[in-house]
Amino acid sequence: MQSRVRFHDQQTAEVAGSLHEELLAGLNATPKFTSPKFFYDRRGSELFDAICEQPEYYPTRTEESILRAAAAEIAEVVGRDATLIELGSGASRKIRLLLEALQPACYLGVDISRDFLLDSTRRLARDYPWLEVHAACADFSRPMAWPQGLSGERPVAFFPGSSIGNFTPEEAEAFLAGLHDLLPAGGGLLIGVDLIKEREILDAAYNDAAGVTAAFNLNLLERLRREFEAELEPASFRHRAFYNECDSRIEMHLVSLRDQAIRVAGESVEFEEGESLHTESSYKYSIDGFAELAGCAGFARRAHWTDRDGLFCIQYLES
Ligand code: AVJ
Repeated sequence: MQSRVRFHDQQTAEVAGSLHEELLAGLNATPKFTSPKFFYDRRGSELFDAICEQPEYYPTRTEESILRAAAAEIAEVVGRDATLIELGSGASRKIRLLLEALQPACYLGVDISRDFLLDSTRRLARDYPWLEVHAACADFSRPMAWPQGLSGERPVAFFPGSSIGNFTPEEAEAFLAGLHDLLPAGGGLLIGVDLIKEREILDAAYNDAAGVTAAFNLNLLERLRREFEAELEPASFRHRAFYNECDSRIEMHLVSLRDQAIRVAGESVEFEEGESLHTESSYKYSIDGFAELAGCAGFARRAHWTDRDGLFCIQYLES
């Protein structure tokens, strides 16, 4: 069967090469860090999906319940003639609620995980025969442009899951400003934002009892072996995640269980026992604090929706 998905490959060899450099720069920094985007090979995307099913991980089901309850209202505010662009589309489940409410003519899914993106956009094309489906494999943490050939005049971006939380507030503002430039007046951004809350709920969400988040974090090391010629033993690191209240962020780390030297892409990197590799930050916001940040990037908040417990919110920001 011929696929109806129009695929735009924006992940060039040059970008792939600079991924190696980016990785090594972080491993050689003090303290050591890697960008969260390195989590998302196919296995990492699958593990992230499994995280979303864990009872402790409230963001996914809460955002879905907000979307379900507010779908008709969101359709009113966003309008029904948008070209819907999903950033970090992953398994693209939440988008179904929006597609059904908005019935847009055209959809573009953007993700860094190529095979995963293709599978999920193919499923959308199959399930919504009336929809023009595009897929762009791209790293949207870098400057990007919408691919050619999207029908429709009014792009509306959907950035769910609080992925914005992976940026520092300064980076988030710069990212939003870049997005603002890609969304002409009349366009907008529908964005999911995880909210500041009690530490216990946050800590549990990133330390699920089944160990899926730990597996997700440790998969980074497996991926380094698979794709970045790493020589290391994943079992010589442990998962650590905690809420840093001062900075309103969850931090995820991989902590070395011993003094050791690992090799990555031909270079040696030394760890002391207890030294950590900071693999992710996930910033939490207040509803108005986030709107203010988006305001600095040029957006005006038109509407927002939250759940009864105030765990998560979705905001519609006009360009
Ligand atoms: C995809 C960035 C929203 O920060 O909650 C989940 C990723 N990391 N568990 C998050 C994640 C560990 C997730 N985001």
